Amino acid sequence: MRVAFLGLGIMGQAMATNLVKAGHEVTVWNRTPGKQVEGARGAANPREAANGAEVVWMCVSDTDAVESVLFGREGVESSLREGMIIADSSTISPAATAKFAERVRAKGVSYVDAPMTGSKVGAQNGTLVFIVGGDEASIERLKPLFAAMGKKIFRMGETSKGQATKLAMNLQIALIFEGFAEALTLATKLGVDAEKMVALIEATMVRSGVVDYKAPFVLQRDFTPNFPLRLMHKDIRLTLAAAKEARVKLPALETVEEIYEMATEEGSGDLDYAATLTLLEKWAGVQVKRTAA
Ligand code: NA7
Repeated sequence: MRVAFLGLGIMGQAMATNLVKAGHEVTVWNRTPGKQVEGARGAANPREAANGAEVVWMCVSDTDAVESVLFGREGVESSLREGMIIADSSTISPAATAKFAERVRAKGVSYVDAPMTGSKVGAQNGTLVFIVGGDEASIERLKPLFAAMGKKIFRMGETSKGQATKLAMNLQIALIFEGFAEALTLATKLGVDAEKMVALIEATMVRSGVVDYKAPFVLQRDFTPNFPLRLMHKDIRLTLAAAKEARVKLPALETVEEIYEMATEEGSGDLDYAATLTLLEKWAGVQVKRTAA
């Protein structure tokens, strides 16, 4: 397929590379020049990239970035033609997604929100899980592209339901990790060895995918970003905004948002979100680490 891929960040670069490898005709664009994908054509702006494409796939930071790529000066909008599909793998506001979709529908263009999970490794290996909203016919047409970049697609409903689901998923990740981090901090303060605590967690119903993934990094105090704190913080804020609009109260997430705020003020925004642990440690006057003999 002829695909315009917009946004070559940690995720987008790897995803576009996998589209090229699968034999698709890919044109790429990135806001800051200099990023390329081997085997893809480069474009000067989103409008040029989208010109003649069957599918425009976006993977940029946030809601404002998607809006400017689509509707800003030299945005995709003036290149839209009937029958094209826009797919968005950025994690952004569900309400904004619905508005963007409505605006392009007037031109006969369908809009599929396709945020994903699987992090950098999943993007590189083509094993992402896509959480998708949109009409079934468009999603069917996108199947070869999904197959090139991921291992599974979950269609959650019409356009914007992918984003809504993604926020509800990341809410759980943030809270589960916070529970783990608070438990380790308390246990350490009370003189329990962190590594023994993790072994116990792994052997009981307290175990979770989040803990499986994060525990080795935490025990080694490796906070290099797999999922940067600044992006999890963005998702938490999006979730709280969506909840407010829907008149849903999320007291635990509101508290956790304050922790992300403080961690950001302390300069941890570019570290992994697991670095939120260091704030709890600071308050408790302890450090969680591997000490078992
Ligand atoms: P990165 O690695 O931080 O990459 C972000 C990308 O978004 C990068 O290509 C940026 O371009 C681009 N960007 C940011 N702001 C804009 C604006 N205003 N206009 C156009 N392009 C922009 O993030 P990831 O790849 O890890 O994640 C991307 C999304 O997937 C995000 O929503 C995650 O939550 C999930 P730059 O190179 O800075 O010019």
